[in-house]
Amino acid sequence: PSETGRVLSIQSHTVQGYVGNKSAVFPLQLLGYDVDPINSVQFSNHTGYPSFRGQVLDGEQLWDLIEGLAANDLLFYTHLLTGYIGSVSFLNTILKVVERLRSINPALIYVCDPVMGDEGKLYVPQELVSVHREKVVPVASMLTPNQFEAELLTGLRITSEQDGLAACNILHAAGPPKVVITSMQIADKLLLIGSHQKKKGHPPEQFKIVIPKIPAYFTGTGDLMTALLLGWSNKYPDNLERASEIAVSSLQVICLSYSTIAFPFCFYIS
Ligand code: PLP
Ligand code: PXL
Repeated sequence: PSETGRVLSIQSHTVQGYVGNKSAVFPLQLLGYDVDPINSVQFSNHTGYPSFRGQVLDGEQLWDLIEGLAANDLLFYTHLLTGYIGSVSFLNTILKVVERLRSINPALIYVCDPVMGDEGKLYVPQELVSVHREKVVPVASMLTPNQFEAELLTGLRITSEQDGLAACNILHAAGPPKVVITSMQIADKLLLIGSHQKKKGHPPEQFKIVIPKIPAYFTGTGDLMTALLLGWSNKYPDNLERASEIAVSSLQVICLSYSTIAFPFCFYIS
């Protein structure tokens, strides 16, 4: 059917547990997309555990896979999805991938979760911040930072809903027509803020969703959220608010069911 797309998803793989491609590929397939995963790392488990083992794909190995696809005319994608990226060289190769995919499909939608940290803590090398800000943001079609990442990308300190909306405006000016700040902690409330600038230079349509808090700590929710936002915003291209509402409600159902049955999807802490 015409509503489906072909997604190249460059993210982590963990043998056990659901982060990166493990939380993005299956949900997108359920939504009807063809999804081709490239595993940027293959680890035994996510890095929140006391230890992990495994392999890291470098930029040249990523490019090798792209060349392999190109050699067989398999590089037509409607969407590129990226999440956690651990090194500047890998991120620079992602930028080459964006350019290559756009040369084949100029309408390619690049959905970028600029994973850098959370709650004031950076968990990627400092040099990645400026590459995200200066090179990645300008080529993204949809950006899904959290509160801390939106601060790093804009230089704004975000302590209110108004600050969040202002950050979206700065990000629109730098590139992406769609911005979703997927989680903001404002005075005891968990908020999602979305912003769609339908025409360059025009004021964006903005909205917020208050997210009911679930008293548990999850890993991989951000990855699932970005995948769901890709999936639903492609089905409702002119209604980011509707797409975000459906994405949040799907995420809530999954987090709720997993937290009550204590499935190994999550660390359950309270
Ligand atoms: N956890 C839940 C239950 C959520 O609803 C959301 C966002 O909608 C998040 C987490 C966001 O996670 P992250 O900060 O990793 O983007
Ligand atoms: O969810 C982000 C993420 C991605 N990739 C790896 C991770 C995590 C979070 O812990 O460990 C390998």
